[in-house]
Amino acid sequence: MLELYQFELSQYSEKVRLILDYKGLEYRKIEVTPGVGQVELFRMTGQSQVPVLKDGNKFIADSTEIAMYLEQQYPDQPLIPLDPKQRGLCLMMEEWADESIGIKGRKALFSAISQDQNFRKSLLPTTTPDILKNLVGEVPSEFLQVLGFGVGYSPDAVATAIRDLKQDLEALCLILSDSPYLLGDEPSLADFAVAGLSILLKFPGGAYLDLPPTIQGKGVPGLADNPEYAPFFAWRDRIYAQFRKPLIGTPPSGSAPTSIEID
Ligand SMILES: N[C@@H](CCC(=O)N[C@@H](CS)C(=O)NCC(=O)O)C(=O)O
Repeated sequence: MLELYQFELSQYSEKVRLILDYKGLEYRKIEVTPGVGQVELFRMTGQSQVPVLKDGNKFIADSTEIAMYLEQQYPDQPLIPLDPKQRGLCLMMEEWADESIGIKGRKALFSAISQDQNFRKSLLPTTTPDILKNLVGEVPSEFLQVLGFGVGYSPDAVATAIRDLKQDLEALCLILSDSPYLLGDEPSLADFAVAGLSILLKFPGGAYLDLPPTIQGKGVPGLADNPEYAPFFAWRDRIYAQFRKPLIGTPPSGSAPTSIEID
């Protein structure tokens, strides 16, 4: 069976999970422990980021590489249109989603978490002892803002990311106003990339991720709750309902979320 080395909360891992579900491929998730687990991943693959797909004795790193590999090896339920113009648009949107929504979404979520004590606490695994939850909740917002500077998330960088994300969401709402999928009447890699990479803007509403139910449907204030972008999140809900397999029947690991990588 295919194996996916992942973080449950990684938006690039979610893009791959959506693709695997769309293609109807069974897979086993292997939750990588940040830090120590990544050392092991490096030993196996020569790099330390997730997602990594293992197929037989082959390891494929990077969500785009994985998408291309799956398309080649498992061509049923095609992801990339053959028509040259559609194909070009699909590849361009996929790359844009990785670089824009994926990276800016992290910054936006970091800012939301640093400003909201309860949001911070609700991201902890359900099994976290209350005493630890309270400690995390009590970390002052100013401290997290200083920490944000350390990883390049200054208030200015966060404000720019949120402004750009608003433009991205407006563009997506416009593109989706007259068609069910980003490229028209058929789903493609562009849809799965955009839907997967946007999970940090607003966590999916159903039981798709191994996350505390308290954060399902919650997200970055000003984006997740902005009526202007409701058509985008309604479209994403439809993509999930149509293609993403819910976790029903899967026992919760109790360990997620392991981390949101702020790198
Ligand atoms: N370009 C990569 C990006 C993957 C990525 O940023 N993964 C993050 C998690 S979402 C990660 O592994 N971060 C840990 C690290 O960089 O050490 C892809 O498309 O898969």
